[in-house]
Amino acid sequence: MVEIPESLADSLRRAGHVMVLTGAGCSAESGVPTFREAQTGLWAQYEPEKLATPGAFQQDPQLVWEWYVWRRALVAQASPNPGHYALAALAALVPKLTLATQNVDGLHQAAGSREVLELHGSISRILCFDCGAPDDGWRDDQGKAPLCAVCGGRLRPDVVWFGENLPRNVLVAAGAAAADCDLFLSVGTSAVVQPAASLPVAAKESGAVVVEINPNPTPLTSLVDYHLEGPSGELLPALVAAMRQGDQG
Ligand code: BJW
Ligand code: ZN
Repeated sequence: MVEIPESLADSLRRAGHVMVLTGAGCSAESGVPTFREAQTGLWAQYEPEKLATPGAFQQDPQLVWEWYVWRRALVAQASPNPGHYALAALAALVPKLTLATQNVDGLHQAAGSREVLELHGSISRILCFDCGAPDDGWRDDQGKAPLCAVCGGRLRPDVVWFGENLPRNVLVAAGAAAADCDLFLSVGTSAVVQPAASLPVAAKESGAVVVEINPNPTPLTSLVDYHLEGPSGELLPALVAAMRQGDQG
């Protein structure tokens, strides 16, 4: 049984606006590997910084495409875990909840979360690397990177690579929520990739209570009000249960 500090449950009950930022750790218990931990397959051979860049795609589009075909198959088999469901439930328990995710797997939406701010895009969409035209869906073409119907350029996943800007409207909405929220939850992220990593810092500077859920310490840990050490699939349901318990009695 996980212990949630009563002072934290109380802060959650009193919060008018809760913001949540999730990272790959939130989907780890759904079988989607994280980026910066020991991995199998292509993940073990290449660091994300080496594959998730426009330069890597230009240099070896086939390798990068195969990485995404493989990951897309993993994600297609995955289901939301209790952490995703707890966040969907939390939205109904607080006056306002903003959920921003760095994940591209769509598992929050599958769990019932609405209006998710996808900071790094979605692996389920593809568009043209050259002209930006959206394409109507994945055609794995036996693993060969398919070409754009408009200009003949190479199609790529609609995700944000290193050196690329995040979708402007999504980033603006996330920044505004971080400045406005009363309580910020950073869940399952190593808190090293910018600008997402700045969101909890901005929330703290604006006076929010900042909570981190992660089995491991991160560069954010020294700044937070609460570090809940453990897997989000256990700790998020426990947090929501602790909040509800106080409501009932
Ligand atoms: C569990 C768990 C369980 C395990 N429960 N937890 C300022 C300073 C320095 C550099 C920069 C800067 N501003 C911008 C940059 C450059 C760069 C950057 O941040 N570099 C740093 C790495 C140094 N950022 C960018 O380029 C961004 N663009 C940008 O800022 O444009 C403007 C600009 C450009 C250049 C210069 C200046 C300005 C774009 C970043 C795009 C990141 N893209 C990726 C790939 C997305 C597509 C895809 O999925 O393929 O996003 S990389 C990868 O990292 C992915 C993730 O979303 C992201 C974050 O990773 P995350 O989610 O934190 O995962 P992990 O694996 O790192 O951590 C998992 C955590 O879970 C761990 O802590 C575990 O302990 C934990 N965990 N099991 C809970 N059960
Ligand atoms: Zn094109």
